[in-house]
Amino acid sequence: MSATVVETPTLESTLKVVGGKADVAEEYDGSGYRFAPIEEAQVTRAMIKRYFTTMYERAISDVVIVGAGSAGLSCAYSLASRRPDLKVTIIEANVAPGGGAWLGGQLMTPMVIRKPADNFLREIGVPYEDEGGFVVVKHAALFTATLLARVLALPNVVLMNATAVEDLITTTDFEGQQRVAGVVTNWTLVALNHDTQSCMDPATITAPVVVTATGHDGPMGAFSAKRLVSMGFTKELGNMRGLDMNRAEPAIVNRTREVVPGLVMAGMELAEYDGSNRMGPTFGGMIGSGVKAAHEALRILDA
Ligand code: AHZ
Repeated sequence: MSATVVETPTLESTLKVVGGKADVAEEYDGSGYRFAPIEEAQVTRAMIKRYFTTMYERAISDVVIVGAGSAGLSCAYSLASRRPDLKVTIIEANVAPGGGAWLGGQLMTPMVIRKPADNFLREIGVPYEDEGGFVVVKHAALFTATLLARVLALPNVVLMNATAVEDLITTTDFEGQQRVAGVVTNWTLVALNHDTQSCMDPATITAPVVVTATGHDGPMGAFSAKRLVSMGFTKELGNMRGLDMNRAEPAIVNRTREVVPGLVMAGMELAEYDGSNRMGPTFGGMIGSGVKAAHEALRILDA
């Protein structure tokens, strides 16, 4: 498939303000705005051929990241921007990627990020106000939209949203040790209907490293942590403890690790797995955990 990337026009090419008066390009003037004719099938085929070619190619990936919240996306950016040779595939159950990072606390818009995670904001180009030990981004969506845009602009990243990880693939290595070797996927609407329909089998993506960042417990959350228990890798969950910002954030970053061979865990899913505190609406720990998960993934790949 040819991938011709066309430069997008600047605002000036469509709307100019000259001497306080709008001066629109000719095609925006009155009824002169024309589209080239198109057939319905062209639209459908334009989507299908790209989507299924991507699915075909990414059936074997280098790293799968489960969950496109603040931890998963920070991991994706750190990993894929430093290693353009790696096929990084993000699977997100929701239609909208971003997890809980579209708002700060109690549905308020500003987002608090404790230092030293402000260095990540400078790296991706998000402005903030400095409050000393922490910084504030004027709207959480500015952070998440910018991070998403940076991640999706990387040619080695694929994001499959509205797609749920339903299970983990396991394999046995030469020493007889079980390891995680990929994920089992289904479109989320299918995954949500297994009890209303007869068997709807999934598809798979194999990868030497899976990073799981599915957040704390919820309808979909803490997915891998819970599955590790039901598969017998782990005896029981630690369960997320109460809110303690000062304990929680360093704990999540420091504990970000390969929890079982082939599976790196990041973000709030770790609080459920280990039994550590939550931090509430402060996101430095999520960024730090995502960046550390990227380091862990590279350590495994390069071993
Ligand atoms: O949709 C989920 C969300 O976008 C997605 N997800 C969950 N299960 C999945 C599955 N397959 C695919 N089986 C799945 N995707 O994972 C994403 C998790 O994002 P999140 O924002 O919920 O988690 P995070 O760990 O990146 O960030 C947590 C942010 C929190 S919670 C918290 C507190 O409660 O105190 N504090 C902070 C900063």
